[in-house]
Amino acid sequence: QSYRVAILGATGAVGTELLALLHQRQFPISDLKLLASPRSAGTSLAYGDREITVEAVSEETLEGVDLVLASAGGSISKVWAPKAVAAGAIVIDNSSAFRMDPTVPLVVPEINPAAARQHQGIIANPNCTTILMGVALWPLHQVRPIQRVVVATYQSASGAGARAMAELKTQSQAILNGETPVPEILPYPLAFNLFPHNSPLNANGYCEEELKMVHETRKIFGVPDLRVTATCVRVPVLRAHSEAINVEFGEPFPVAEARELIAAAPGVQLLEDWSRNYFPMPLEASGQDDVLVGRIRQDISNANGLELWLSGDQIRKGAALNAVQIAELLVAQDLLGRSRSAVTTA
Ligand code: 2RA
Repeated sequence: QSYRVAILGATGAVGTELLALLHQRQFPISDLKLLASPRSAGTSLAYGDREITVEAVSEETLEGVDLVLASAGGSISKVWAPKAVAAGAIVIDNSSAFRMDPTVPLVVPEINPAAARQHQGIIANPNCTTILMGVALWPLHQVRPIQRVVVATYQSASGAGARAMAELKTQSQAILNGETPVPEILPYPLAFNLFPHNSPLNANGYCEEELKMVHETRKIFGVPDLRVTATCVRVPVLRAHSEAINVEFGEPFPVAEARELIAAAPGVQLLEDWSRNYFPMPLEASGQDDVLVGRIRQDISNANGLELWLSGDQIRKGAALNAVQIAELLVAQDLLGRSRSAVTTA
């Protein structure tokens, strides 16, 4: 069986990766629509050896579509996801619009695949930093429940989109040429600099990105009171986020056992060579499906604590790959290409 698929936000950094992954992973597609804002309509993108013209999203373009992979931002998703669902599609949404909606499952296939079955038309893809941390911590949490997480992120330009990546390149070049470029996409210069994540600040002093890590991790892990605190930072890396994570359990967690669990878990790769101080780096994580985890060590300040470090491709596992894996999960369970009522009663 094959499916009628649409990518909404096809021309963005995540949209183009979705397109590449659907082709690479040979997702069963009978018809593929590339949808975007009217501004991007008319351009064409390659899908294997075919060129597909991007269309402006409209109710007509959603007719007959089985699956919408949406990555066009929250305000677009809020308008078009319900319309796509009303037209009979399942929407896997990469924006933050529906993530904390109790009727919308928030899914990382390595962690809570069963949640995908509970959808009412929309399945949310978590925030990139949450997914990367989640796949690394879940195998440990299965053996000894996590009590508290303290995380600091090192987030690449790709998390702010293709135009931010382009700005980092041109800004770096301009600075090397002795110029002082004015940032247009990101709020502050990123080349040769870094800054705390620029998402809106909450009254408690945390920015939205940090609160996503708190609330989304609780929802995905199914632990509503899990103690998580985060500091999110944008760094001058083109692609792939990194995270320094301190994790506390209710009892000591032997480092050797943690290493074995990470090495055996799906979606993560243990990468450490202590003899040459070689650990995960964004350059090596870029383009890889697995999240790279290393520097697992005993927290010397806390007998029940571990320290670990990871790098993961923000566009892949942090966004597009996770969405495609959710779609593959639906296909494997024969939950795609039926009417919404048939799905929810399956
Ligand atoms: C970032 N929130 O800023 C993005 C990615 N989802 O990196």
